[in-house]
Amino acid sequence: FRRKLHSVGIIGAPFSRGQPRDGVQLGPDVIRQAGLVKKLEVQGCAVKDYGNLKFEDLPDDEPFGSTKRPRAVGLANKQVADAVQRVKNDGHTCVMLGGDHSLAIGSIHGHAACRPELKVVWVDAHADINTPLTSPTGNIHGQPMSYLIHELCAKIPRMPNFSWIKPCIAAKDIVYIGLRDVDPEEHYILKHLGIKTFSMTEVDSLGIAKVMEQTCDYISSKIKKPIHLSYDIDALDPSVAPATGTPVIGGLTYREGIYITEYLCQTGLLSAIDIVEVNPNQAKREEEVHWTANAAVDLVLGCFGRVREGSHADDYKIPNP
Ligand code: Z70
Ligand code: MN
Ligand code: MN
Ligand code: MN
Repeated sequence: FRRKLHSVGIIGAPFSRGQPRDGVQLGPDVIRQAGLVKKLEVQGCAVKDYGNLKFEDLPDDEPFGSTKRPRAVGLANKQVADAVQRVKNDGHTCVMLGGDHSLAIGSIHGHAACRPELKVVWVDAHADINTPLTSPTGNIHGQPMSYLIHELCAKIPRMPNFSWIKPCIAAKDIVYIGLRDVDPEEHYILKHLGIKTFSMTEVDSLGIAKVMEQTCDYISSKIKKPIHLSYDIDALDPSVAPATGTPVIGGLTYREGIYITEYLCQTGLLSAIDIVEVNPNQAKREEEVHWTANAAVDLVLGCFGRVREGSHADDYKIPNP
């Protein structure tokens, strides 16, 4: 068997205004420092690193109702959406390194502009589907899904720098994996819209292999559609990925986390990937930054053909003495 050769385009999005903790803007550089580009190249990927986006600081970014920093989040996401479109039009699988999870608004919006039929696999401890009116915190990283789903359109107020955002996915085109910290309002929305979810309870009862089998049956029965994987590092257990803003006990093991990426890779349908919420400032010790960044790198490697059994070049020969 021969493996598909991947062409990868990387965008760094050093942005933190979708949540209150400083440091998540360092995520892209911490993940690169863990050797992302080199390791992708070693496993045979062609990599183009588009570098980091530059985000303006907006001085008078007053809350809209309870929603915090709407202008900064709206503007940054427009930049992300444009960058993702560029990477897709250049023919790459897009990897967006966050930054906080509000950036999925721009990443999925930009991806959907190029691939209108896309499916979303959202791997996270959280559902990130609060509307600005249900959010208990006003943090937009807990809301990105609500701006993207057609069925919630009528529930979203007009906000400054958000007018360019048009809903681009249907509730039936989303699968969640890893949920374990869902607000009551979010739980209502998930049930009301009939969204497919595999919480940690389903990971426990089915095992990750059946979860992935059922995920892929659900999103691609006959016709194959491109997949957008939005991976919040806090889906992983805090023992594996402690350097994140809101660690939640009882998460995916390293092996379960990696299995998700290996499984999605072998569908051949992965078209864009977000890796978000790596925050080195949340680590208690320097080691914890490295564990978390290494886990993030290994998730990306899994998306691009790394398999744990090992691999070899097609033309490899055992050397003769
Ligand atoms: C809560 C909210 C959230 C990440 C926390 C928390 C959301 N549901 N997401 N940490 N990554 O604020 O809406
Ligand atoms: Mn290797
Ligand atoms: Mn989360
Ligand atoms: Mn999230």
